[in-house]
Amino acid sequence: MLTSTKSLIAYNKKNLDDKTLLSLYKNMLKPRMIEEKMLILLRQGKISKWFSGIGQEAISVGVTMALDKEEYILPMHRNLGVFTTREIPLYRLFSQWQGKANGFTKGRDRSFHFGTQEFNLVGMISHLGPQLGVADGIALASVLKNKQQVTAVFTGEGGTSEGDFHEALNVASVWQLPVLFCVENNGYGLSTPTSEQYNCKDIADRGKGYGMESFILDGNNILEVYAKIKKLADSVRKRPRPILIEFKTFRMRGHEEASGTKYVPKKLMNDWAKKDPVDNFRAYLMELGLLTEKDDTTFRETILNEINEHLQLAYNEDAIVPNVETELNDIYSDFQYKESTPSAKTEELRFIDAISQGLKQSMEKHNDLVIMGQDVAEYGGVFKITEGFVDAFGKERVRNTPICESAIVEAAMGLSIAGMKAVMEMQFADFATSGFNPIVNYLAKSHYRWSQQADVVIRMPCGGGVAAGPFHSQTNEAWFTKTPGLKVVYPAFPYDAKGLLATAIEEPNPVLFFEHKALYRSIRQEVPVNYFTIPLGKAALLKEGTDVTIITYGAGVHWALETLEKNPNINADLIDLRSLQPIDTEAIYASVKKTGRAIILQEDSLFGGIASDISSLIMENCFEQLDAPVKRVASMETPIPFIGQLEEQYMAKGRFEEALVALLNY
Ligand SMILES: Cc1ncc(C[n+]2csc(CCOP(=O)(O)OP(=O)(O)O)c2C)c(N)n1
Ligand SMILES: [Mg+2]
Repeated sequence: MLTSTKSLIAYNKKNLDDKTLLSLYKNMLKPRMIEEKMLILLRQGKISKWFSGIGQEAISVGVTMALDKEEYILPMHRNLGVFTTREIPLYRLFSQWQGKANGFTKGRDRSFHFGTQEFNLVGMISHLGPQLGVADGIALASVLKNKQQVTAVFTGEGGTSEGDFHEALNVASVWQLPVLFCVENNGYGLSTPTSEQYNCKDIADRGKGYGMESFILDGNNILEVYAKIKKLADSVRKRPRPILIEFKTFRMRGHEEASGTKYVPKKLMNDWAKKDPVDNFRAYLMELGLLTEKDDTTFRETILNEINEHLQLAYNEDAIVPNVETELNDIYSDFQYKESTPSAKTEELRFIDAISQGLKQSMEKHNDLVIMGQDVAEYGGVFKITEGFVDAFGKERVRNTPICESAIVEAAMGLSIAGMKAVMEMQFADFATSGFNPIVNYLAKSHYRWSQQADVVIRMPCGGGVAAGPFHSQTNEAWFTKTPGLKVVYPAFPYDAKGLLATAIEEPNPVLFFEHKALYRSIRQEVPVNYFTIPLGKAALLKEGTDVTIITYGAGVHWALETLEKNPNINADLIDLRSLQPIDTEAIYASVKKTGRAIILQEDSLFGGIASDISSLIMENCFEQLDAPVKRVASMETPIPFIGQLEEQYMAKGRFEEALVALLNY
């Protein structure tokens, strides 16, 4: 602690009243004292490591105090001061760190990796960058709902090297979203100094490139932080726009507590120690005559008592008892499926028109539903699914996006956090790779981690047979079916596509909705004209027979139908799975137990596809009834090629008939 009473930071209190000045001080003191206590506990082996915010408290506290409590903040791993300033009861934080039930994640995630709607805080996922785009989504919701609120999101300077940072700032600027992007430049990202992290003088300079205002603030000066952020927040509430703020500060402890700071030059450490935000402000308040040694001692005693009392509460709390059912139940948000019955009146629609009509009717039904994607607005999307939607629903709800799949998945998540619904169109399913991280790590895990639903549907135009080569033909459902927390739907007919899409949108959980491009304009069917739903996880038995069970989905359904038409002597059950996650195992087992033979047809290449899992499930559950080994038929173990002859050779379709006949003759 600084012993001199002379402050070395140039404070200017302007017209701030005494009460505010003192609460700024007390709010900085609290996280500092919690961490000092934790250091003792760490040395005693009573707690595990954490990421220290010592020396950076002025940023967390200044920003949080400058915002209204209803406004969302998305803090990082060093922002204990955000959580304490939002007045989360300390025992809940301590329980969170000890993995107890009074925490926020039921022991499922650690440290600051949680959010809480109660306090309008959305914590990070480990990957650092994704929350920047989530902030965009929350801010978009506040614009759409005309709430005049600002959202603040934090990142370290290391995190600014991630693509998420670029994407999120760009989207926020193009859409003029009320986000304060707060970069805490503390000199290091783990052991990496700024000179090895980026090659420009100030990160704030990047604001210009994104077309947004930016500022550099002394992150150790609580008055500068508080006053400036308050002013900016006021202004942004009135005139929504993003602002980039670089806080110059320093990381006074190791990357994580206990990992040391050997690689940091001593002089740098000593220079920054003199700029300690708590000690200097204390000295300043004393210079002003607002704080006496005695007051300070009283403040500290009060805080220490609170810490000790709450630590005891957390220690006294029972440990979580693992329960398989509880864990499985929390993967998804509860959803009571409501049947909307199909009308008797039908019209003949192509697959593509059924999807378009279904989506349109969902837009009419859900006023809080927003569609986002590349070229989806006036252009109507590359497949024209959203043609005419702008006229019907306006550009606010049918949003063209820059080319940035990650940021848009993240923004969709942000909309969901703010209570809205989102449908994102991947221009091609192949491009989901560019948004893969937020899909499998943010959307999929959010409900399990902190009970936050991800009410997002991602439409995935997929599949081959259209001579479009390796990057416009993949059917990549297996990347998602293996990730707990996601739902995967894959219809083969216009009727199913329309009804399942409606349910997927009603579902509060993240759904990957696969639409096979080759079916878009080739498959027609009579489809009810009204809004109707079909439950997810129910297969359709398209043909009934006794000799073999064919299990497939998507284009595979049509290949199987063709094969059966060509071979009327084959007496088969044909199961169209329709959804892959959840999957209708009941329908599969019932059929296989009847026929004794199973063949699974999948368009994707073989290894690691869903056919393998279905095969294992059959083996494990129907072994006694099997008369032959389960057969998988899939495409070649190569990327999907461009020219017709190669694509035909690649595709599972050409090998299905022979395999089916062989299985029947086994
Ligand atoms: C995608 C990803 N890569 C690497 C890491 C490991 N990691 C966690 S924090 C961190 C340093 C972050 O530096 P910075 O953004 O400057 O924040 P600071 O820790 O300095 O506050 C690293 C490399 C990670 N969590 N996620
Ligand atoms: Mg850093």
